[in-house]
Amino acid sequence: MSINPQGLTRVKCYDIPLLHVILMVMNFIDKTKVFIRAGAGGDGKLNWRQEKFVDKGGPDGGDGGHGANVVFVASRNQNTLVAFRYQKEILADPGKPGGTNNKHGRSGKHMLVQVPVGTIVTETETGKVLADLTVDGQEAIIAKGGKGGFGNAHFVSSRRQTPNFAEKGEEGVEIDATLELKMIADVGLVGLPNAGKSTLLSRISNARPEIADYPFTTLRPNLGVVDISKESSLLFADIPGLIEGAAEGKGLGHEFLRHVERTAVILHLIDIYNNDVAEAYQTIQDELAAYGTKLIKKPQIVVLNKIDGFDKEMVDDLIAQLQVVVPKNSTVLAISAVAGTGLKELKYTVAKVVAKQRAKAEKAKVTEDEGVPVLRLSAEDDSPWEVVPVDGGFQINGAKLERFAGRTNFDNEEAVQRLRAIMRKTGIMHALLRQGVEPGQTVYIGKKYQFTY
Ligand SMILES: Nc1nc2c(ncn2[C@@H]2O[C@H](COP(=O)(O)OP(=O)(O)OP(=O)(O)O)[C@@H](O)[C@H]2O)c(=O)[nH]1
Ligand SMILES: [Mg+2]
Repeated sequence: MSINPQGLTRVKCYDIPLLHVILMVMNFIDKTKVFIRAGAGGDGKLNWRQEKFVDKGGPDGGDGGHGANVVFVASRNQNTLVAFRYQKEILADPGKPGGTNNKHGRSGKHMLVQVPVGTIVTETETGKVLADLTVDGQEAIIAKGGKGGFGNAHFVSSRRQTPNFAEKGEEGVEIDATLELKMIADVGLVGLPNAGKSTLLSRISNARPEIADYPFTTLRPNLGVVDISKESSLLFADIPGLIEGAAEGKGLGHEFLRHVERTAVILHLIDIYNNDVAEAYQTIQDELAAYGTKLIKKPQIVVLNKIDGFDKEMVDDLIAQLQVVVPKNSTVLAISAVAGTGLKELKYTVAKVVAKQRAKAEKAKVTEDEGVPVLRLSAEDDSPWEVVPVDGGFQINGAKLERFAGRTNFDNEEAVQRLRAIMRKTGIMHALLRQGVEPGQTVYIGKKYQFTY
């Protein structure tokens, strides 16, 4: 059985927003990996003022500029993550080093990266969510730039008139991130394979998904814009068919359900040719439930498809069978996607339920959106430190000290002295002594730094 192309409603091109056209045409990428690095801070300058008749003027080395942050911005103008197929690395500008005469280095310009609304950024290794961008214009600092190092002028004090060292700029935060696009369609089409989901989408929207008389024709989700009136349209997502055991990975599994996780409404399509329509309905319900509470709680419109060729009495009887198992607040409709029967009423019902659901979500959103995602900052936390004996010396772990070490120029004895002073103040030196550190032993700080005690 195939669709007669003449039977398809032609959608006037100028009616379709450009983005959606692009979406239809493009193989949309919904998950991708990128490497992100914020800019390093500029080094502070070590310099002495040039003065006439003075061998060495006062210290005048300026501070380095700050490294740029990598900031993601959710944008309605983006619909796919396809751009990241070509841009695997996102690197922000470093800060410029400090200059002579107390001149500050210029800070890097923050890097704004546009991503589609619905993008979730996670740390690849841990799966930790770094940002969940759900609203147009929402911004999230994904990686913070390193602070600029202080120049030697900064360190002048009553006790230290001639600081002969400057700080290095901090490194920018580096992240291996996974970007995932959770489409925010209004309506999610679910059902057993062959129920006619793609056929329905092709009949009511601008999408032209593949349709065939065998299960698992649809292998990746399709999106389509469905015009409801002259002013309004809804975005429908058609996903691969589900079968019993999808939650355990049967068929194509239920991985694609994440695409309908955020839709306002689920449209559950049932093939009238099923031996038992109520059982077919229940099979899908069980899989939705296995996916988690989110989907099963969504308002559903249950639609019996392929009624062409059946008399009204038979259809009514089957609808009655469905009504027994379907919750009272779900609507049950009958259509023929191929013949176009009942599609008007279907669109009308969907629009009504979506509007109701949106109004509800709007109310809830006020509180939901207030908590803009927790962002990852550079290692600014005051996490505790530890001193551990290792071969030939001691290992110190602690974010704050590691950060200071990162700013230290280990080739400059005075800079190392300052690091030691910080270690004294924080009690780390004391801990080293207590554990029996001896001159000549190596002290390792984090994974990257070391000096001789
Ligand atoms: N008689 C009749 N056949 C239909 C109708 N809707 C779809 N079909 C047929 O059912 C078959 C499956 O349609 P698809 O749209 O590919 O079904 P699907 O639910 O997208 O299937 P998967 O992508 O495999 O999950 C095709 O041969 C369609 O022509 C209908 O209203 N009446
Ligand atoms: Mg399909």
